[in-house]
Amino acid sequence: MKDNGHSVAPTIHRSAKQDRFQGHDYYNIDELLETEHILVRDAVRDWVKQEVSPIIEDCAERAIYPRHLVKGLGDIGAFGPSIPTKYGGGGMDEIAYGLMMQELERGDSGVRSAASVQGSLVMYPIYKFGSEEQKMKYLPKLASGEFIGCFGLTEPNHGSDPSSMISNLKDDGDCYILNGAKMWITNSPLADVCVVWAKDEEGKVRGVILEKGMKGLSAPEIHGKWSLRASCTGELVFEDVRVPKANVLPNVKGLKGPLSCLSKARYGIAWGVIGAAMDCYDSALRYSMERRQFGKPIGQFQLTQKKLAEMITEITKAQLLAWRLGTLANKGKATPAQISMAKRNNVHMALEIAREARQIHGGMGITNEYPIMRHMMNLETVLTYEGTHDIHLLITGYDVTGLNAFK
Ligand code: TGC
Ligand code: FAD
Repeated sequence: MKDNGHSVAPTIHRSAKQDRFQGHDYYNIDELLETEHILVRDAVRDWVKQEVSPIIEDCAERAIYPRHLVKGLGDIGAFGPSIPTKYGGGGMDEIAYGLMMQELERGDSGVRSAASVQGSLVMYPIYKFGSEEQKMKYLPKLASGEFIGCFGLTEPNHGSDPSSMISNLKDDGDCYILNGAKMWITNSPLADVCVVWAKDEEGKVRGVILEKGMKGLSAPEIHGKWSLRASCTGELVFEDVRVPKANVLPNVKGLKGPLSCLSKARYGIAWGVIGAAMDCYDSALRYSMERRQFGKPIGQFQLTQKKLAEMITEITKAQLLAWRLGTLANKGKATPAQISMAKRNNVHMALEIAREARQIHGGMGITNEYPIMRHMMNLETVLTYEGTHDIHLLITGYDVTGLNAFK
């Protein structure tokens, strides 16, 4: 597969500006966490302060994917935190996974995306639906960051409705012949391993593992994004790709395969965006104390206080929703519809907070002196990927009425 020039790492400028972020816990939710959760969260927070904050504005401004972070993400256990240690994963629970995503997205949604895709959309399906040989071959290298993975479900003409996909597999003895195309695929131009979903001759969705360099596989990069600029996005094009049958995920058939991976990743997003929201709130709270107009700090005006009070209220509600979802997920009881509700609510909450925080920063809010616009632009993607805001609403609507708006 062509690497589109990403193998030559551009020089990334490190900012000397101090990252003064501190977490916010208005309802003492830390008391609900275990010591291990807090240790994991704080370790990732420190890593983000050291490795992500100094470079992220430069990367976002110049649309550079900070590829060098991949090894560090592997080292801190961000790839597959809840996959068993036997396969290189972290063997942790769902709350630890959520808190890691929160801290990564506090740095940048693109960094959290890198971890979500690798852990929940590439490692998880191989772990859940793969053969033992597939697990041993791919999972440790994906966990360490030696391999980069991508997940191909969305097609140019089939986004919200993946069941209508046209990518297809034709039986050819010991191989399948894969044709079709995928669109909007995070990390596809860089990927060593692609988990791709396509229909077999019976019309059943199957998962296959493709490797970089397979004949007929290409992954052109998508340029011109105003969102997730520090993340690499591309297409996947399949022209008579010969996929050995040993590369088919043997233990799942049907759309529930990819959709169950989405449940895992959407859960991570429900936590992740709390990090982006906290970063915007934290910056706005500090700015409102330091910035003076009409002879007083702007934080003393009632209208600024209204914004700040509503922000911390919404963050607290989102934290409680995520925590409760985490306790259900730890018991294997979080339903896809519950996950949809949390993804939808929390992404929308974070986007609204970014918009309010931008206002509190006045003109400075549109600059790269502050993280606000970067988070805001990123969150526009997060509102759409992993199921759009409206698709999740319809999932909740179906769940509460029993009436399916999609059929
Ligand atoms: P439907 O008939 O409802 O379901 C088909 C089968 O799947 C099961 N199922 C699920 N299983 C696990 N988790 C879920 N979330 C599930 N949702 C459904 C369902 O029980 C059924 O199983 P079975 O055994 O009966 O066959 O399917 P549908 O075709 O009517 O579609 C429903 C709909 C619209 C909700 C679904 O297609 C959907 O979620 N669409 C949104 C597509 C989407 O989210 N795409 C995301 C692409 S990946 C991405 O964006 C990565 S971004 C990466 C980054 O972070 O950078
Ligand atoms: P469409 O499905 O065309 O939707 C357009 C609009 O129509 C939306 O507002 C939607 O809510 C609305 N709509 C659609 N159907 C209905 C309905 N039934 N009722 C009401 N409204 C409806 N995909 C992957 O497979 N892998 C990835 O790694 C990946 N990474 C991504 C990275 C980025 C930066 C982006 C932007 C997308 C990524 N995606 C990925 C794709 C993402 O999941 C899709 O963009 C998303 O599912 C929406 O599909 P679409 O863009 O085709 O929009």
